[in-house]
Amino acid sequence: MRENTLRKKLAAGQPIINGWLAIPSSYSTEVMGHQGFDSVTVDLQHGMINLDTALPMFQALSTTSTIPLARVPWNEPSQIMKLLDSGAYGIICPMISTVDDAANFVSSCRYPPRGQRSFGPARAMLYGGADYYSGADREIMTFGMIETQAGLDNLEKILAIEGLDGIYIGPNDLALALGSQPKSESDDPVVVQAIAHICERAKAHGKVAGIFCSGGEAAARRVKEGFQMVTPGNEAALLSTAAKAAIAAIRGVAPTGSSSNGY
Ligand code: 3PY
Ligand code: MG
Repeated sequence: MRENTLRKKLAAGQPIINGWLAIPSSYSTEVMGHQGFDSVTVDLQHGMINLDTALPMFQALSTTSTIPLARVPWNEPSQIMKLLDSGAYGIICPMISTVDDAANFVSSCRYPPRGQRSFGPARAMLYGGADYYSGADREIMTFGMIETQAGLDNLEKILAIEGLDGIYIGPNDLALALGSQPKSESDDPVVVQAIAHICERAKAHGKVAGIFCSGGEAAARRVKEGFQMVTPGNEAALLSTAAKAAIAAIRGVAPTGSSSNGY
């Protein structure tokens, strides 16, 4: 089976630079896939993407060596299994709040006897290889998002789940859960402390610590803090930032206009 190069990078102590896709287009996916990201995540939660549009996006990523990941809309087995069958080599699952959430999530990503994944890796075999079944449990990665108060309260038990490769912090939802404003880079001490705590505990359990960031500079700071997987905003944000900068350069003014870093 095609190897998941993210595991090798992590073992070598190198951070994973993860792209993030919200635009339902195989062309913009292909452009992102060619930029040198270690992995690229197709976001079916807040991105404008559904199962039908995700398939050509995975096919576009397959023209590159970047590892295809997906964020599912929810911890729902049929969605998780369909995305794995489409060729996702890892799943980022939102709102993991309890130990049962984490166990069910991991189970959806693993074949029996380790889990409950149903067999039918239609496109996954074309991407991963004819021997996909024998290597899938080894290569497919699982990231549970910690972004609720309950997730924070149950962190130790969640991190103890075997087969969970890592956690991925949703800083916007986490800030909201802690009574703060939704922001990718919050300076609220409560949020700052919670993010540092999650990172430290994940690493203490030997799990990957990942986080969504507002851009490249913020992501570089997170790597210095110890995070092993960072996302420098989504492609819509990168596009709007570049477009605003171009217009501002022509007009000779500071960039204006609405944008977000993604969620
Ligand atoms: C959040 O910030 O809540 C996210 O889910 C980012 O992906
Ligand atoms: Mg979130």
